[in-house]
Amino acid sequence: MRIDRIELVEIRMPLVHFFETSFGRTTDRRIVLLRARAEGLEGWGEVTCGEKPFYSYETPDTAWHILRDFLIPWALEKSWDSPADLGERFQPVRGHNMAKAALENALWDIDAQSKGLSLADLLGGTREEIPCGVSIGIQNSPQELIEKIRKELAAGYQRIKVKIKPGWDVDILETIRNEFPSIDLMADANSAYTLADTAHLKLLDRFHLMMIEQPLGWNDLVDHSRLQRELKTPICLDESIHSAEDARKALEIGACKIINIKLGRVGGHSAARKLHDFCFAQGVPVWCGGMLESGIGRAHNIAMSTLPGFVLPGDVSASRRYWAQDIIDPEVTVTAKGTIVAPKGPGLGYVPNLARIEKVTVRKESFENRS
Ligand code: OSB
Ligand code: MG
Repeated sequence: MRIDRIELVEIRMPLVHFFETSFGRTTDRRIVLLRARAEGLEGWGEVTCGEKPFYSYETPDTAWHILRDFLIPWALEKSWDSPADLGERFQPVRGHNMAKAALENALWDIDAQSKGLSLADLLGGTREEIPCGVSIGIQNSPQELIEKIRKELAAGYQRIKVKIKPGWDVDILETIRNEFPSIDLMADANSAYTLADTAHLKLLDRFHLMMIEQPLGWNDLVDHSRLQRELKTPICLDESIHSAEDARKALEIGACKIINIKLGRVGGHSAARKLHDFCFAQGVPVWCGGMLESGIGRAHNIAMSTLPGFVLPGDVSASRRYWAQDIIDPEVTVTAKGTIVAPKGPGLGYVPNLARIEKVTVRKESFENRS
């Protein structure tokens, strides 16, 4: 398949509610979308990085640079058979997985459309509905957090994840457990602790959490394996896992028992599927993480989550939790039993709302294939 044209589009949209983690608070999102055209079809991808290089080193501007100056010229240079070929072609660029994922995933969308398949079917998905949880950020007060949890449980979500950091951990989990003794609950620290906090982290074992996500260094495996030996609570790695190879090493040394898969963090659908397949073969449960995506990134997450190894509820939830108006039609909705029904239409199965996208666009650049 030959790509005729690629467009980068930066949009800005305010979140309905701020989102706070151990590394800071986000109120307004800057999102780079990628629109590709091939064989008369159009595919979309999203760069899922944060505005600041805190979750990972990528930002909208580094992604724009890497895409414009390296990945897009390579993608236009010669045609491809499978979107996975692009992953190979991008290999000389070290890291910048979120930039790579946006481009590769747009081509998966096109490939699925050209075959008349939903992206979920093209990827090998087996699930009609995916189980959903929510990720709730640090709030201004414990009372506000409790009310938020109550609201999400009433909406049907199957598990609650809360963000923790030193000073917002043991006490807040105690408050939650007193109010909701038996809900499926987990905590995400986004690397806010070190091994010196081991005794403190052991206090979390009494809250029977499903898992604790990324307690230690964003690029660490070894200390996590030391910590896991001390904890009853399973460790789930997020930031530290960028490939199936990372997962192999993490599992070999016992650094975690569960893995969060994010398309952007691993570089797109082909790498994500490799990581999924590896974990599935090992019997290691995985779930789909979120990056406060717009509808485009959200739709890709839904397709990926239909793979059989995604046995735990993910952080993929309804559009309305993030956006007053999403950029796809229909917006993503969640059933009363806390699931998202995977769409059956070709490609992403949601339609980008071009008028809405235009309204929130702040920058655009297009690249034509002149060969
Ligand atoms: O660590 O999973 C994370 C959001 C931004 C950066 C990192 C993370 C998150 C979330 C939000 O937890 C998940 C979502 O609702 O999109
Ligand atoms: Mg996380």
